[in-house]
Amino acid sequence: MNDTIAAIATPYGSGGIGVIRISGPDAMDIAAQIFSRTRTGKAAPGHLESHRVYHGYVQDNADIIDEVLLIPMHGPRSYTAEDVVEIQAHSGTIVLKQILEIVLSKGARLSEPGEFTKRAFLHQRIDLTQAEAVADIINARSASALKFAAAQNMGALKQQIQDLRNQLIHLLSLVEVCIDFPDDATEVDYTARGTEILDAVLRQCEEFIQQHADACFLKEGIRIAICGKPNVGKSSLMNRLLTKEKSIVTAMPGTTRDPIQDAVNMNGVPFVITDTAGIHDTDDLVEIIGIERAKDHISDADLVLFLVEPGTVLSEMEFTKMFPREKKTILVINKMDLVYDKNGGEKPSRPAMPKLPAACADLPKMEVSALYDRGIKELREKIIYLCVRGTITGETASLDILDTIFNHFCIGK
Ligand SMILES: Nc1nc2c(ncn2[C@@H]2O[C@H](COP(=O)(O)OP(=O)(O)OP(=O)(O)O)[C@@H](O)[C@H]2O)c(=O)[nH]1
Ligand SMILES: [Mg+2]
Repeated sequence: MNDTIAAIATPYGSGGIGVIRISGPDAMDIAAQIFSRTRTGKAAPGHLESHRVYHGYVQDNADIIDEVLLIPMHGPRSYTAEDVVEIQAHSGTIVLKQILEIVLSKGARLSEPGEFTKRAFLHQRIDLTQAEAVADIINARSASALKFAAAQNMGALKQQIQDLRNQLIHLLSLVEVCIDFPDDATEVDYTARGTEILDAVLRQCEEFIQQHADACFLKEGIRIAICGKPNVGKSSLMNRLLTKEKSIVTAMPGTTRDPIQDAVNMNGVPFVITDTAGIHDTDDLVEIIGIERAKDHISDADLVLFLVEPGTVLSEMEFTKMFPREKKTILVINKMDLVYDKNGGEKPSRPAMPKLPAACADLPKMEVSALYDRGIKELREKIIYLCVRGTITGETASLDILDTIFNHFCIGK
């Protein structure tokens, strides 16, 4: 950490501003060498005041490379806790590269990936949970993942772990009292107190494990598989949930063969949805392979949308062949427009409601029309309700999902 590192901190490509970051003992010196406050001449600012924005020019000998803003931050009040200089230049691949090269020619070394954050950690400005959160903030794919990472970055997890540690130290002291002063120990019920602390610690650990699972959901997306017999409208439903025409829809059974996958953000929660081939008995080799893949996706899914249509008749055996019983599943009855008109009146020539095995009776059930976009909003809410833990009580009917997740993650803060 004795050397000075530099890198382009913003993504490559053209844009409004690009930032070059320099960190280390020579940062101020290097900045003073390459920066001038006037177009002509090398009027270096002398001492660079911390946390001030300087307007000026980056020069390579007599050549002006770019008009920039320069922000010196003396350590430890900086991202790395070292002396840091940020140069805001115009964002273009060539201009940023040239400035970086000049900085490197003055003695800085090109930083390695994550090295600025690593230095912040090594200088104990942030702990590992916060360092990890920095990467999560950068890579966040949804508003809720970002909120979670931001809370972690602000030290929410660090604080919780410290609380846990303090409780365990307290427990240890109780044990030592019992060993060293057995006579005094009889006055207080140390066993009961110790058990109480241990129970609380265990509960907190279980909470951490669940939080980790939730965080993975938020980072990688909750996996939903849409499955059912051929032609029940799986691809139509997929397209509705994605709000784009991703899967091919035709009136012909057996249209979808390869699983089709796409990501979607619902109420700030990321999902990865897979549309699968209709499951049925067939001799067609391509369909057989498609059905095998459908089953793989079903067993990997966090939630299955099991689609049926009015008129579907399904035996217990067919149902159990489709997917493992313990899967979190929503029974979705599609094509309800064939049963009810848009005002909710029963149609005179409606098909019979699906005949399903007893095992389906306990599944949460939703009625939709993928074709006419009916019941889809309610289905989305149901999906989120089932996936984002039981934290959402029946009372929070408005499903303010973001706040619910956030409050949940910030226990103890
Ligand atoms: N009336 C009505 N028809 C629908 C609805 N949803 C889908 N369909 C029609 O049902 C047919 C099959 O739809 P798909 O979405 O391709 O069904 P699938 O389950 O993906 O079919 P496979 O991929 O062949 O297994 C198409 O003609 C759709 O227009 C609906 O809600 N109501
Ligand atoms: Mg399909």
